Amino acid sequence: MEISALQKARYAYEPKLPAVLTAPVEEIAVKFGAATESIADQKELKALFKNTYGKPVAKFAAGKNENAGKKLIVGVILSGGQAPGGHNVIAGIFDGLKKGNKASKLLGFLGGPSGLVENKTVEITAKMMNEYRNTGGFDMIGSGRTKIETPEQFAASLATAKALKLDAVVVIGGDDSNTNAALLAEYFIEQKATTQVIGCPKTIDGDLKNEHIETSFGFDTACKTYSELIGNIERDANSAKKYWHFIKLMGRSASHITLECGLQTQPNITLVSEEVEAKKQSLATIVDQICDSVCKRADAGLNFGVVLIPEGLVEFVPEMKKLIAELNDLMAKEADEFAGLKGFEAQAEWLAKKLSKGSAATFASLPAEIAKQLLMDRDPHGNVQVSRIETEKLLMGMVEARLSVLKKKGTYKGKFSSLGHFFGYEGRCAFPSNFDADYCYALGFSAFMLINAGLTGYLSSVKNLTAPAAKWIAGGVPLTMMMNMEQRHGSKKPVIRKALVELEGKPFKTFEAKRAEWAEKTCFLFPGAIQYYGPAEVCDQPTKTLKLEHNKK
Ligand code: FBP
Repeated sequence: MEISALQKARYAYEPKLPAVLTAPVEEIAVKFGAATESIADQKELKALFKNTYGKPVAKFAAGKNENAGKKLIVGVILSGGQAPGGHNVIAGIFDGLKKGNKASKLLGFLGGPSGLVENKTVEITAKMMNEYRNTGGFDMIGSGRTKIETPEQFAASLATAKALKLDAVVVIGGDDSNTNAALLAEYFIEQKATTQVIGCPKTIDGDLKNEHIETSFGFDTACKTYSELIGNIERDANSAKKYWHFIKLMGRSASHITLECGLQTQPNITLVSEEVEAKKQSLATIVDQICDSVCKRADAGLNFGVVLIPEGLVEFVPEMKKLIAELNDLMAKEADEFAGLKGFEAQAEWLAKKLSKGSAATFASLPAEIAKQLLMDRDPHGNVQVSRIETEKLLMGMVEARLSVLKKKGTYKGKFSSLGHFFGYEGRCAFPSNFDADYCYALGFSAFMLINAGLTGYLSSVKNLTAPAAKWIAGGVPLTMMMNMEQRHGSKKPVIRKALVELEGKPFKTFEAKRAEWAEKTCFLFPGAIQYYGPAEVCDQPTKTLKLEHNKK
């Protein structure tokens, strides 16, 4: 296969590791902290995870490693949406395994978790690995969204683990996939199997984080890619001076991506779903907020601007949240009847009778295209596929309608022409930034060390990320520590809690202090493309979110 000049150059990039992990494996010891508790619902979780609950946090430090040199067979799974750096996690595991014992083997499960259930693997060789180092995408072994939930799927996973004589499985995934990893770890112990299960925190959405997981990998590169594109659009808007650009950004629930891109590019409006929910803002209130900026800028002769919209927004607007919850319920509980309805009109008629009065009115008020998008299939974890709902178009239409009312009243005298964009898939497979390349490699190596230490039910963790890589702290966090019980498909289930944008946190507060000025004036920032070679202050910077969370400028 032909490769680009950048790809060739990236093969040669040597990811940085925390200093402690550069020592010979025999000289890396694991140190344990105190026993842990889950973030909530301790009693229920203790009962559900009898063997893996409450384990201590692990940290690697210089010392004697009694387990060094073990020959290991490990399987790795890429789970869920693509995120830049996945291949480097695999490289970290691979290099760790080979450093520990040349005879150790790494198998890649093909197509995500279904590869484990169906025993579909490929052995990762040095030659194969070298063709994917520091590259984006998950194409090395593929990914998938299969949820391992039925007793048959658990039994099939165990059968695969036994057939392949697996010492461990590494699940590279987000909150849902790592919840699955925790369940699998517990199940294997219950079944007296020795296969360990280790997770790695992946998701461009940035919502798998807590005191031990400072960020999920892929967030850095995805935000930098989107910010480059937003900056380019801002410059175009400022050149042509004739369009308002409405840009929807990925991030299924949390608005971390939108907030980070807002901080990086300073557009006129940055919507944050968590604020919309906290302030119980309706769609009409959000539209008024955008119109206020459009009117003020029009008064100053600025008939252009940029609006950033998190893709999960619709699920946080109270009236839409209620509607979606009712739809999810109806579509699950009366699935056969719903599937039998032919066409959108029949569905709308049926829903008008089944939905509560308020939700029926909200549904009827939506443009048909948006209403249809709300009825599309849910993903295997029961989530609405928000990436397929054109919220940017919904808001463009509503803003235009509101502005024509204001025009008639004489309060708006400008010209409004809008363009919609959706940036999501553009950023998920970019070449990982140096930060993600290093972070992922360290996460993979640390996952190997957790396996080497005989641990199971842990998430690989690398901390102190605003410091140079040599000072990063590697270890592992028990998965149960991040869990609570949540209502899913009509019953309470153990899940890893998603980290939403904190309205009292420094990133949001920094944005909040500036947004009035950004809404009125043109304060655009143009970050440009990710740089891989050059000065550290350009190439090796973490996200603004991470820096602000660590009180760094
Ligand atoms: P993960 O949570 O699996 O990392 O995926 C996140 C995401 O990229 C969301 O931002 C987006 O809504 C979704 O995946 C899109 O899913 P799909 O790839 O199935 O279209």
